Amino acid sequence: MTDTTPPLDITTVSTTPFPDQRPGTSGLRKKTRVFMQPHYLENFVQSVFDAIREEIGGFAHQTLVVGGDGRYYNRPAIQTILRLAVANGFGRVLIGRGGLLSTPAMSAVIRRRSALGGLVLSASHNPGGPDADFGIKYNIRNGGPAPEGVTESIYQRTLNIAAYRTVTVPDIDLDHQGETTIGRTQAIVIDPLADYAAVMEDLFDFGALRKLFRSGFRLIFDAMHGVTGPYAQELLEKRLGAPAGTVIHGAPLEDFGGHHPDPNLVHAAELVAAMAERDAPDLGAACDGDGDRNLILGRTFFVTPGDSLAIITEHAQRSIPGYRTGLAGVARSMPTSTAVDRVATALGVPCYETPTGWKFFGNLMDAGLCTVCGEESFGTGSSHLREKDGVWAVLCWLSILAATRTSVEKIVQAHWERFGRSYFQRYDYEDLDVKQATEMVAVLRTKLTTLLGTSLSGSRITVADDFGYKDPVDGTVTERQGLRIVLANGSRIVCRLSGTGTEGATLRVYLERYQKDAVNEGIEQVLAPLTHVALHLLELRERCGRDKPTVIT
Ligand code: VG1
Ligand code: CO
Repeated sequence: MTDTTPPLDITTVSTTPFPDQRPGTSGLRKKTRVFMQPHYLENFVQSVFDAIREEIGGFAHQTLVVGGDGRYYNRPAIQTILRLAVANGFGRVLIGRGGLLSTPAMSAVIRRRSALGGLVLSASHNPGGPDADFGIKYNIRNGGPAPEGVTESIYQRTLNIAAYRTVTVPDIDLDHQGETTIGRTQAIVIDPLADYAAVMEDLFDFGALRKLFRSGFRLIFDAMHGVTGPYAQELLEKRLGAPAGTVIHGAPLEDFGGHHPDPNLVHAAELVAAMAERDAPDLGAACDGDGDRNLILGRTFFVTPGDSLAIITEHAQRSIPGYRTGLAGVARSMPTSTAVDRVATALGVPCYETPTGWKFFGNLMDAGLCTVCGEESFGTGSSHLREKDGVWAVLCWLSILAATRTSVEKIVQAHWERFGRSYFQRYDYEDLDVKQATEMVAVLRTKLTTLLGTSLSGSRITVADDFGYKDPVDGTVTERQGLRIVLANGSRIVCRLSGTGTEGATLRVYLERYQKDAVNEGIEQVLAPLTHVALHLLELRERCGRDKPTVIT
């Protein structure tokens, strides 16, 4: 234990507001160089502290957790945040060793150690490096992302900030666990794996999973050089006995090895290729940079996130001890496929439809209204934490496979045979001109009322609106969360602009068509009529000069 002698010199640094610090779908995300400007990070962090101090008075008896996905600028940012936390009077600051904490692990640490909240340093699946992306988000006492009321109050403060408080002290050693007293603050470097691993041990039958691996079951887990490498090595290889080498790209790197740590069919190409080989493993999985997203693959078989959510919901009670007593309900974001809705109906539990972003699930889980939730963007999770959780999703699939002793593909086929299939795809058009894209969506919005009741590729339009949500717990209303066109036959077209990008605008077009019986048709073919209508209604080519999407997931 080292001591710097109090009293500390707290410096008040004058600053001027940056106009662009409004958090998006998941925190504040910008180019790394934007974050590296003098005062930029400090302004935001001081604004977070000012916004939350109001609620609780002072920080002297409070714990703040800090950690990130290991990308470039993670370490200097942590040292800066620690100095601000000391100057703002926090009693304790917990920091993941190496500066690392996955997003779900942050949630676990906040909850298990009764912290006031935490700052996650990540731009998730966006690339890292001095010329790539950086981000920061604040998680509240329940371990989940700050709700809109809080992010809005933070933003208002960033617009009026005149000064921040900091101290001049040397950097602390982030690489060894231990405690440093700085003024009245205890800075504690903690094991980033322990709390998270304990939560997993509580939920899953580790004995059954060890048996699965002992029987010769093979998994390949691609950590994409993000933060999940150490978590997956600890849980899968060390505790569950999966062979060494099960985890690939396991070392967290500042630039993720030059790739996008985005677990989808495009960016996880190496994993996809490995799962297509003749002697492919039984299960392929990948997580994103900060460990909250997951990709699930069987042998030459892709499980869509919507199906994965539905199948985890279907099997949870039978296959996972943590859900033995059943599920209270389920929730999905509006653009996510409706596959889980049909499982909820069969289970006799409610299904909630929320706007995009994990922050909208928090109240439902806190109130005990839902247990499992998910998004089409490769995010699945449950009330064990308040974040989506990539490694948890992999453990869910392992548990289902251990209980059923069949293949990934057969599990999905059986699900389709029982419930029918939601054919689902998302088209992303990245780096559009912001003005053109905003106008394109605005024009379609004005057309919606005239579309209602008309017919589209042979079916009547029953809903044509801009999705609004009233939180059933606290009554908060959130408007304009995505244009949706729903047909009488259950097909849907949803369009919205991304709230996580750092360059230009990204349009997301979500397409869904439900078929009860014909469950093995080509997806492109089944969705083609909807795709055609969507692009035509948007006038995408005329307004934004685009024909082809950047990514299809
Ligand atoms: C995207 C996804 C959304 C997800 C969000 C954060 O937001 O669509 O479902 O919650 O990313 O995920 P948007 O606004 O770009 O569509 V993560 O893994 O970046 O924390
Ligand atoms: Co993420």
